Amino acid sequence: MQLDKFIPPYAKGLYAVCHFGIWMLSVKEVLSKDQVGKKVGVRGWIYRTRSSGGIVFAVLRDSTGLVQVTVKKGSVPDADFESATKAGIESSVEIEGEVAEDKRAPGGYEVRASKFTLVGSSEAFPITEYQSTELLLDLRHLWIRSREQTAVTKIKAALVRGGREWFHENGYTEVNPPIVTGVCPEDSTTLFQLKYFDRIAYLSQSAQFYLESLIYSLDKVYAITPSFRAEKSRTPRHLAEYWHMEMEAAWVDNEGNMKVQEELVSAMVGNAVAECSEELKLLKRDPASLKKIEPPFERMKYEEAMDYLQKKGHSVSWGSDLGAVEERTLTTDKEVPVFVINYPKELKPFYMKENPEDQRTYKNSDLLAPEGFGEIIGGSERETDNALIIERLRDKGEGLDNYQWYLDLRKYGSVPHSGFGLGIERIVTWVCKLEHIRDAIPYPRTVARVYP
Ligand code: NSS
Repeated sequence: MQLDKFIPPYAKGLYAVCHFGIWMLSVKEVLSKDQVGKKVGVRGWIYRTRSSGGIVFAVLRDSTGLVQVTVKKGSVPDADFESATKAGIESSVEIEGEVAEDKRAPGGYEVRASKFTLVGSSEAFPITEYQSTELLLDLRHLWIRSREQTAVTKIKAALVRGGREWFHENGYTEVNPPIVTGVCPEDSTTLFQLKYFDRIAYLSQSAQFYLESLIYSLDKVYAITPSFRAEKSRTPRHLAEYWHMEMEAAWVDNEGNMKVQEELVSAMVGNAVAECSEELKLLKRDPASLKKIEPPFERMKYEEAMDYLQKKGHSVSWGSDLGAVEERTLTTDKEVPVFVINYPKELKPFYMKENPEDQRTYKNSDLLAPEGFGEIIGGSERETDNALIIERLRDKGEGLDNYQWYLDLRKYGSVPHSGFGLGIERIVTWVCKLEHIRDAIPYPRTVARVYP
């Protein structure tokens, strides 16, 4: 028997379950003209509450929104009314009642309760309106219930899903590289060491080398993994643990690599706008400003970036690194991301391909987000000449033992190839216009914090 046909159309959402003959709906499902006059069930947490005379006005929150519930003495059993008057903020409750239009209520509708069940009472909630950042970080396990944090989490999921879909549609295979490794793709001063049985290992800074090894069988691969950087400085754009979306592809040069990045980023942002425009507005990000994010993105040579910065009064010259301050100047007036390409070799890691047009530089790119946000992606074409790789590893004082397998990749059917790593919390910080990257992840790990 097909049960589906007995379910009324308004109750076909994910939440809709029949509970003692009443349809349990999500808040979003309740907030609709179709429901007016109908008896529904709804459950969630009390967002705010007040009582006046014989009526309790409670605003209920679930993952989909806010709805007002009125509980009137005499319209519910006495014990239910008693519960409603006692139920404080964050109590979990279940309500049955009739939906009515009410212009003053959030969303324009309210539920007039005929039953009110207190499922889990709440002690006085420790988060009130004005709290210090430190306290909110100590209470992170409770603060993540806030509407802002919920919106960020949904937008992040939409960005990642947009990325996954783009990779899938373009023939990439998702793979699972290790997190415990013996290699150091990036700056060795930010490696987290760990005692691994009777030897030393590291937490992954990047899946890059493992992705490189997988292109020989899969051509185009990507991975979404945690990456670790022991960043000692406290900055609004560095986490010690962040989520990294990385791709690697055979037969792709640096220009092809940038094409992938601009298409991928546009698809991710496009999906966030399509799925989360309400959440973006709640965070005061105008979705229309994100609709401009479309390929192609501007390409600016490192040299040109230096000229521009000098004109803007920065004391930089050839060989200066681009930090947050410089990247802000470069991107403040931009509305779409911009690539900075061909950095001097001394600023970048050993695995990048030399630029034949200017041997002082690599065939690489950093993608900077607009509006002052700065770097969200680092990528490059890869060096395929083992002699050069060995020389550069030696120069940075690295033993070759842990890299024999990586060197093998250039011995057996080497191909031109490229890839990049996108910092997921970095793109979230930009898209959500956050002041600090810690709000782009539920449990930020920084030099000062592993609790909660
Ligand atoms: O160091 S990267 O620039 N490049 C790599 O790790 C390459 N091995 C990736 C690759 O080619 N497969 O890091 C890539 C991105 C960077 O652009 C940032 O967006 C982000 O990773 N990133 C971070 N996000 C948050 N916190 C920290 N500490 C951080 N470090 C890098």
